[in-house]
Parts: sequence; structure tokens; C-alpha cells
Amino acid sequence: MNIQTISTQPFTDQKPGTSGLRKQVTAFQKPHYLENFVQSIFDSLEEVQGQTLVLGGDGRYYNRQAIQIILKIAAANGVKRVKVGHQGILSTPATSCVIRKYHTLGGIVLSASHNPGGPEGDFGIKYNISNGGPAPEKVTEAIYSRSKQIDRYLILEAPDVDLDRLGESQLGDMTVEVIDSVADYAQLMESLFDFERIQQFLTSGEFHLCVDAMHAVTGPYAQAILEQRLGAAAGSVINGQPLEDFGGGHPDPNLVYAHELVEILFGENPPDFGAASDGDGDRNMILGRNFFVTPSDSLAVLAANAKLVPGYKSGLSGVARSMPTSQAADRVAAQLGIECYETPTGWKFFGNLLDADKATLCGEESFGTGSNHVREKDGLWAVLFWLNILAVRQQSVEEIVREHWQTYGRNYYSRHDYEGVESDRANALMEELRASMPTLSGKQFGAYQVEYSDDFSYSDPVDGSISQNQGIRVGFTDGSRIVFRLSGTGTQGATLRVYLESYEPDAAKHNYDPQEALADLIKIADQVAQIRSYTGMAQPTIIT
Ligand code: G16
Repeated sequence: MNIQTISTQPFTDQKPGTSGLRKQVTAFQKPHYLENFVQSIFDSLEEVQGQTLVLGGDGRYYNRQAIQIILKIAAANGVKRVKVGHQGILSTPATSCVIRKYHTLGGIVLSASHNPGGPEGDFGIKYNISNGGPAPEKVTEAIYSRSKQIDRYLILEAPDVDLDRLGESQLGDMTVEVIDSVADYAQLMESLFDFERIQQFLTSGEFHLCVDAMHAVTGPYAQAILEQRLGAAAGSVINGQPLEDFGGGHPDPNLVYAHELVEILFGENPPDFGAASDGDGDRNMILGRNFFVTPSDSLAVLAANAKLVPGYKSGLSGVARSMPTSQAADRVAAQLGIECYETPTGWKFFGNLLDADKATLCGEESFGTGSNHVREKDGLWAVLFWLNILAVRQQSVEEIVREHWQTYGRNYYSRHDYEGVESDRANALMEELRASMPTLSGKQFGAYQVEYSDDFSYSDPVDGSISQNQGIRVGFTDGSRIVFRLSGTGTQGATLRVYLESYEPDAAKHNYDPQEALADLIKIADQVAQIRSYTGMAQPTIIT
């Protein structure tokens, strides 16, 4: 066995962001770049010798090459076994599922999620811990600090592993097990949802659905579960073939990037239900006929209807949402008499709450919903949850959401993104906003009076860790909010995110377009943060 010790020098930019290390493919292709980061992971873990890891990715460009490199570094570092997805494919939730099912030390996920792929696109790498969830901040900090000192990595000199053939092979002393990418995950889904009922519903001939896999990782999972297992008509899953460049698309399931699906659901004679997922299969967008369900509302609807679904019929221990997510779920939690936790943006913050059984369902405005079945958000799980509810309630998506608003009131909600802002200018905007916070309280803007303004800080109720500077909130006396933060997932310049929310209890006023309902708050956001002047943009680049 030929283990080589390669001398290297640290890169200064390997700090993981909201969800792992994301860079342009060209950055990862620099000599030693990926190797340094992977060795930093192994060096900062307590003990990898003799352990099992899970490895897979969303199939984007550089996935296969990166897998071969990581396998050889793992073998050189004494890992005993790696379970790797067939053809290198494992969705993020499936990786989480496999880590938990086989009690492995952890896993490595290769994805830049919703960022575009291809030689000119992005790539990413993330470490997940033994609970199946993204490494918490103390682990990512340790990896980062190791990456700043690293001077060597270990790698086995060996031929590549055949990722196209299921089964075991040896890489030095390490066993590589190429596993079916879908089977474990599909089994888990079957244990949570009423597959028989959903199957009857989907084969009744009266219900039609369209799921857009956006040429990303969800395709094989959706085809196997929805079409082959549950009997949805062939072709219900569109763009189902994972492609290295996602067919040139941007696999971000929102109204802008998933336009093909949006055109179908808002076109002539649309199907009853539509959904899209992202690059690595953890996000979801839910649509009805001519109807968009905001991710915040989707979380609230799932929480309110959870008892209709076998896996959740005994009730929820609590719910959790990221701070910028609308407060619709809080209202459901209050009615159910359970706690609603508010965490910073980033799925990693839900891990402790799920492990401690303080929350059963979690969700984020960024098209992420999930539960304690894994420790990642899960796109196809959300689709199955909706289908289970629809099969039981026999109402349309729109009827279900409108009834929900009647019961709980409507939280009008929108997110405005300003992408590609020069980093210095974006930071200056946030700094000035931060400086102005003390003077904002009590200020009147038209009909709105500022009640509070702060920089969100989270104290984890399980381990007491504190995460500061998680977004600037401006709250008004009527419960409306504007939140400002910089994205932690982009790879070029900065993205300013502005989250807007108001609450309308009166059912007679539930029919406005959210941009109309939030028009005053949109103006106030610009007044408070001088967005146009700092970004030089008259309009957001993306509105969801
Ligand atoms: C990641 C995180 C999410 C977060 C989202 C957006 O999602 O896992 O928790 O909400 O990024 O983060 P930001 O606003 O910092 O860009 P994904 O699907 O990209 O892994």
C-alpha cells in the first residue's frame, strides 16, 4: 500500500459558509485545494481510524473526480469503510438517512446546492456529523482553523474505484461499498407516509402532478418513489435526468428559476400539484393550480395537518423556523400548545433541537422543510407530506392554504435579493444599518412605528452556545418585520437579502398580491438601509 505524504501550503479562504465550503469549480481544481480541505476535516475529527463514512454528491461537474480524491485521502487516513452512492450520486437528505441508519461517524456531501454547475459553475463540500446533520459551528471552525495551518496531506496511490458498479471493493485497507442511492431513503419515506392511500390517490385518474427535478439529484429519487412505487403517471417527473451542468439551468426551486414548472402550473389546464427541488434535493417549492405556497406557509400548513400523516400522528414535540422565516408557524404552534423555536439561518442550527426532541418539524423561508426523520431539510419528503395531506383531505392546494389563513390569519411575506453587490458596499450598508439601530426605536414611518431593532443573536437552548450577528431585525408595533442579512452561500460578491413580513387577520383582506400588501414596508426598507444608494440597483434581482 503506497501512502504518500504530500507537502502543501494553506489556502486562506477555506472558511465554511452557511452550508459548507462553496467556491467556483475552478477554485476547487487548483492543485491541493480540495485535498487540503479534506485533510483538514480528517485532522480536526477526533478519530477517523477504523471508522465508516458516507460519501456522495449531487452529480454536478467535478463530483466524480472529487469522490476519487476523497476516497484515496480517506484510505490513507485509516478510514475502514466508505459507503458511496452509485455513480457518486446521493442527495443531501439521503446522505443524512444513510449516516443515521448505519450509525456511521459522519459523511461528506459534495454539492453547491442551488448554485449553478458545470466547468464555469460552482462546487461545494460539507461535512455531516454522526446525527446525520451538518457539522455545527464548533466543528466547522475547527476545520477552518486547521486549514489555515495545514502543511501536508496523506493520499493513497491507487487506481480509481469503479463507481458504476454496485458492491464492495478494496482501496488499500479500506473497503469501498458502492450503494444503491435510493433504496434506504425510499424505505424511510415508506415508514413515514401512507403509501397505500397516496397510491390510490395518484392512480385515481383525477389527480395530476408535475415534479421538476431540474436535471439535478432528485430525479432518480422522484422517479423511483412517485412514478414506480406510487403509480404517478410516467412523465410526472420532468427534467429527471441528473446532468453535470443541470442542463444549463439554475437548480433553485423558486418562482424565477423554476420557470418551466411555474409556466405549467399557471398555464392552461394545469396539473393539480407542482413541486420543484434543488441541486442536492433538500429544498422544495410547492405549487397548486395557479397557486404558489410560500415556504413559510408550507411549514405552517404541514405543522397544522401533521396528525393526518402516519409518521407524525402522535403529534409534534415542537416546531422550529429560521429567524427570517415568517411567523405563520408560530401561530400554529401557539394553537397546538407547543414551542416554536427561532434559530439563525442555516439548517445546522436545528440539529440540537431535533436531537433533544424539542422540535419535530423545521422550516426555512429559503424553500427548506424537514423533520426529525433525518437531520437535513428534505425536498421529496415535503412533496410526500403534501401528497399525504391532499389524499386525506381531498381538497385542492389552494383550498387548504386559504382555509389555513382563515383559521390563523395570513402572514404576507416576501424576500428581495440583491445579488452580485460589491462586498465592500454590502458590508458598509450593514455597518451603517447596525450603527443606526439605537436611533430607530420609536421612529414613525407612515403608519408604521418601529418597536425594536436588533442584530439577532441566538443562544442554543440545548448546549448554550451563542451565535451573534445573525441578521438585523426591524420590528414594528403591529407585528410587521423587516430583516436584513447578507447571504452566506454565494460565491461571487455579496447578496443582500431583505425579508418582509406583515400580518393580516382579516380574511376579507387575504387576496392581495404580497408585493402590494408589503408595498409600504418595501419603501421603508429602502429608507432605513439606503439599499438603492449602496447597491446601485433600483430593483432587487430576485423576488420570491
Ligand atoms: C443553505 C442552508 C439554509 C439556508 C440557505 C440560504 O441552504 O442550509 O439553511 O437557509 O442556505 O442561506 P443564505 O441566506 O445564507 O444564502 P442550501 O440549500 O443552499 O444548502
